[in-house]
Amino acid sequence: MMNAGNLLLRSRVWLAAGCLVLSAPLWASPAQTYDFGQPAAAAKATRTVEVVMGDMSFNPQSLTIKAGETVRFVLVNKGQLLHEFNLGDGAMHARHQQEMLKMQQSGQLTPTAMNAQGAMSHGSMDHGSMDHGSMDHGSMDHGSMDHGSMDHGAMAGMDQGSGMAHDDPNSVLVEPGKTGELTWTFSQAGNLEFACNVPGHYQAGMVGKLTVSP
Ligand SMILES: [Cu+2]
Repeated sequence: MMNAGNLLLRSRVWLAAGCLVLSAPLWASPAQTYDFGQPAAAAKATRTVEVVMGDMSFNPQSLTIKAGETVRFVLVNKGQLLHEFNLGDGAMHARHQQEMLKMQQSGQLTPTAMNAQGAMSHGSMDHGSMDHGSMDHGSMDHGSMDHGSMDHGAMAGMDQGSGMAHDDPNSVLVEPGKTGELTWTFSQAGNLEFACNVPGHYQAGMVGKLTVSP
């Protein structure tokens, strides 16, 4: 679950990485977990689903998945704006919308990109084409995570105000005209939503039902 405490803890971890002051208890803290499943490597996918993102729409508008399936989502942004594909329930999306609103207010999130303030650009990481799927988030140790310990560590040191980072494993940001990927293992049946939490987009219709059947 993503919450403020979690964010704070993680920014402390990044800060520690930046300062090279490593403390065992911090590194021993468990990775973020989700009760409906976990990220997986693209190679482990048993099914690929293409979702086209438009300006304020997803196509298809709903998806049905079987519990136990590992699905590689290919997200094609055919719109003019930055969009997100985020897996979660309504409450998770509502929380993430608040986080993204703060990123927008801080100038980190623009209509077409996610940018860090300062020299280290979050935008240069290119969330759009970054293959989340090929990274094994499930077994990933944040301490050894290349992009995390490099970019975010430096960001935490530079951007002392927020330490905000858009790096949730259940989410991918796709810039206009680009394609992103997210691979997820759905471990249990339930009613989820795939949503874009860029401020205003969910409310404008960028949300779809994701039914995980038993
Ligand atoms: Cu959107």
